[in-house]
Amino acid sequence: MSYVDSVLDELIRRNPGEPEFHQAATEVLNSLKPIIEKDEKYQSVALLERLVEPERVIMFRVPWVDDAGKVHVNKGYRVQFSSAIGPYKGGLRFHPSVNLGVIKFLGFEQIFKNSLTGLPIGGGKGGSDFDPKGKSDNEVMRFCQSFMTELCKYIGPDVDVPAGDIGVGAREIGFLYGQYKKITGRYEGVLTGKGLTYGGSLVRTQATGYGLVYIVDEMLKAAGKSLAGQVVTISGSGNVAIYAAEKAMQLGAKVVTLSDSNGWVYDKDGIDLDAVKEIKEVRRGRIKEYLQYRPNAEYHEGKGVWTVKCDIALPCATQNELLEEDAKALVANGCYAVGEGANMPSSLEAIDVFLKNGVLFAPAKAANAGGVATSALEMSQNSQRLSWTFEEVDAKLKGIMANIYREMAAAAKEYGYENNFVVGANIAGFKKVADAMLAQGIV
Ligand code: NDP
Ligand code: 2IT
Repeated sequence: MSYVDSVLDELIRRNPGEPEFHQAATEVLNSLKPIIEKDEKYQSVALLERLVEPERVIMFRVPWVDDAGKVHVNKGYRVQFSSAIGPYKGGLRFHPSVNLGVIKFLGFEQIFKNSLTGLPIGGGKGGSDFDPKGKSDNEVMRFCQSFMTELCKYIGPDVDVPAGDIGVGAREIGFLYGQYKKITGRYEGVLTGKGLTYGGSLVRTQATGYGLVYIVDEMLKAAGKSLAGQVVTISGSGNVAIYAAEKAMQLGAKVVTLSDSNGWVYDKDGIDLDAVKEIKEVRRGRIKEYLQYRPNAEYHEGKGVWTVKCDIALPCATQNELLEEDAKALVANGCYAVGEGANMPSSLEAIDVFLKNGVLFAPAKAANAGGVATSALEMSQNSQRLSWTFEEVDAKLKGIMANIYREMAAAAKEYGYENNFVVGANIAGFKKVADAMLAQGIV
């Protein structure tokens, strides 16, 4: 059995009940075969065995009191996966589906994504099975304060710097930051995604969605195409989906769908983004309410975005939201490019369908790296006690995404997998982390 296969077998055996972690590790490790199998140096220091085992897993109780005086207890997590190339960096997810396996898959992906940005940040992720939906601002605040009361013992601007993810946006980061400051007495860049009045960076709100479209644009350009006039389908209607839609429209595309966990909208004339921002960012409502603004649009309950005919598809909601049959439907409808805004939105089988059919496919860890890259720029600004302009940060983001495209395309080509950006991104992200691990000894 090959070294990679034996590490994967052991990983599945020793981490039962963590299917998302198995899936992420299978994708990455299989991609690394061309580089790993021809060089003994990795196996001789058990590099892969160390890479798939988090440096530290922190799990804690998060008790909080709701507005009616009832006490609730949620689970809190922070997985500090790899500090090979910098302090742990990665978001916090608050969603009822969160469990240790989900946080481990996200933390594992984050290692390679952060490496691809070219910035000095290690990989981590955290969160809770707390559901912010339907909670009052005060309930969310009390939850965040309780979560940070424990988490603050393990983080710091040179140790571990959390940020947002599903269910964690500007409101939550504000409450978390306030509690960190109250307990430690320190005003420092310990979180990113902060508000602009207390150390946040311009463009961080837009960064993941904009970055996704910047890299898709690079990928299209290299294939002699462009976004202008293209029909784009997007899933989700949160932070990533909204700003992916905004940038795609700015570059001349027509975005025709968005969704949430209840259903999806199809607007053949192009989505009205001001309406979506009002529903989602201001009122915290449901995508169904879009029909109040655009009565001619369609709303459907359940899943269905991938049945809509499009040129380009951008999954921006959650993991495993795009399965084999969805990929087949997209290909049959003429979709020729996919960019993953969410983390691991496509199943392994769906990715296979895309690659076998020559679909230009930008995998998550490259395509959504603009968010964490801009978080790293926020860390730099905090350290320097400076704020850069919108134009400065946006230009840096664009440069970083173009560079990620070049690196993943070059690595794919070098190892004989031209245009397979899954292999390219995994190898390019892995190399820097592996070199740092080799240099630092058995730790
Ligand atoms: P938000 O919480 O802002 O939005 C999430 C969106 O996805 C909502 O529309 C939500 O619908 C939908 N969604 C979430 N879970 C499910 C589910 N289980 N089934 C169906 N729909 C679901 O999160 P973000 O936009 O920040 O994150 C979206 C994706 O992008 C995630 O995979 C995240 O990990 C990834 N990502 C985010 C980055 C960031 O900077 N924010 C950076 C890189 C990746 P509903 O409201 O009904 O729950
Ligand atoms: O998945 C991700 O990259 C994020 N949620 C952003 C992490 C960050 O630290 O900005």
